[in-house]
Amino acid sequence: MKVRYSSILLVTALVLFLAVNARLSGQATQSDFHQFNITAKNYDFNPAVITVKKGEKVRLIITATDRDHGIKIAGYDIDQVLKKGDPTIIEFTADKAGTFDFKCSMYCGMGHRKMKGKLIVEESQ
Ligand SMILES: [Cu+2]
Repeated sequence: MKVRYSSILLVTALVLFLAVNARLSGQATQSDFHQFNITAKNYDFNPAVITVKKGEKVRLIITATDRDHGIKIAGYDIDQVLKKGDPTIIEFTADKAGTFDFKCSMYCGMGHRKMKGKLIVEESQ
């Protein structure tokens, strides 16, 4: 009886350990990315300026809230359709320093050409 009780304890401890471990490694993966939540809406990206350090892994979660838009980041070969109401995840490594303009890449109306932003990749010291 005593033996059985301690083996139940052992199994419980093991399960707890695995659960905590899985949770911690999940968090570690998330924090690997410099993450931004961005909304796209006639005729703005918010925030419109994204600043990261060279070498960082970047995750943009962009949601078009009023209609379909797009995002094109010249210099990083990114051109993605942003479906209305559907968060679009874009991940890349900021391996080039500089200021890169981005813009809406899907015609969305009168202000389409003014729908712009900047990705600033700072040289890391
Ligand atoms: Cu547009």
